Amino acid sequence: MSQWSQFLEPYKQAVDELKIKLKGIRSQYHLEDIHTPVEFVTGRVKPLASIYDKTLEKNIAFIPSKELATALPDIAGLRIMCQFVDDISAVVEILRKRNDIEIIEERDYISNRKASGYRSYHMIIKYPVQTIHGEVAILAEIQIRTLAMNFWASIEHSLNYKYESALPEEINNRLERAAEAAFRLDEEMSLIRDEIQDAQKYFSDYKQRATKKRDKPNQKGEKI
Ligand code: 0O2
Ligand code: 0O2
Repeated sequence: MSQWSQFLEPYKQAVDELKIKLKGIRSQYHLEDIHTPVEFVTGRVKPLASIYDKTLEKNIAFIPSKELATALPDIAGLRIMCQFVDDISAVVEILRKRNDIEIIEERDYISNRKASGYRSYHMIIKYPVQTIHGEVAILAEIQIRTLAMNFWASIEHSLNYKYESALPEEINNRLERAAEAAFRLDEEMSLIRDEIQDAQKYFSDYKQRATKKRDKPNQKGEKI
């Protein structure tokens, strides 16, 4: 196994485990039939090319090392998407109470949005991974954001990649306006949150009733 594969293995394991655990929050809310603050969860191990770019940016050696692991706390990255801005603080509270992760740092780019227009809540956590050689504590980054924040961030990320961070002025201006629109979308959705949740509950109950009806055997004992 190459040195890099060996170095990245616990990060891969952490992402897989944390994805399952964070998705578990969603299913527990569903079971209790209450609004879940977690819409969906994604995760990735930072690709080697991005690790390389970061080492150049931070002026550190591109070799698997403790120094690199500390300087790049997002080699393991999880993203939790929420429907409403208020859901983000609910998720943060849930994560603060967990005893399987240790929170090292929190960054609130929602109250203090970045100059780019970027909004998201970041947590750097320490997470223990069990390996055949014993426990390894690794750092991971959890980004928590609404669907609107996520939409904007993924578009902006792709555009910056395409233009190598030198965006033409017109695109920059449009991105600023889009960031403002995403902010207003979140505000509007928060204002009609109760209405939306009622509608979602109604729809979910309807689906459950339809499934039960479909699974109920008919008089001949056949499922419809
Ligand atoms: P389910 O049953 O849809 O919840 P993975 O390895 O597939 O678990 P990965 O590769 O880290 O996840 O990320 P990916 O494939 O981008 O998306 C992860 C999960 O988020 C997938 O669900 C997607 O269906 C879900 N997802 C992605 N975009 C959206 C979206 O815009 N809205 C909603 N509601 N879900 C989205 P799973 O894990 O396959 O299972
Ligand atoms: P990727 O491709 O998502 O992995 P650094 O120490 O340089 O990594 P910093 O500024 O100390 O970064 O940490 P920060 O800003 O808390 O978190 C960095 C991550 O947040 C980025 O990772 C992005 O995922 C996201 N992010 C931060 N600012 C922006 C932004 O303006 N636009 C977008 N689209 N995403 C942002 P990476 O490694 O840069 O990228």
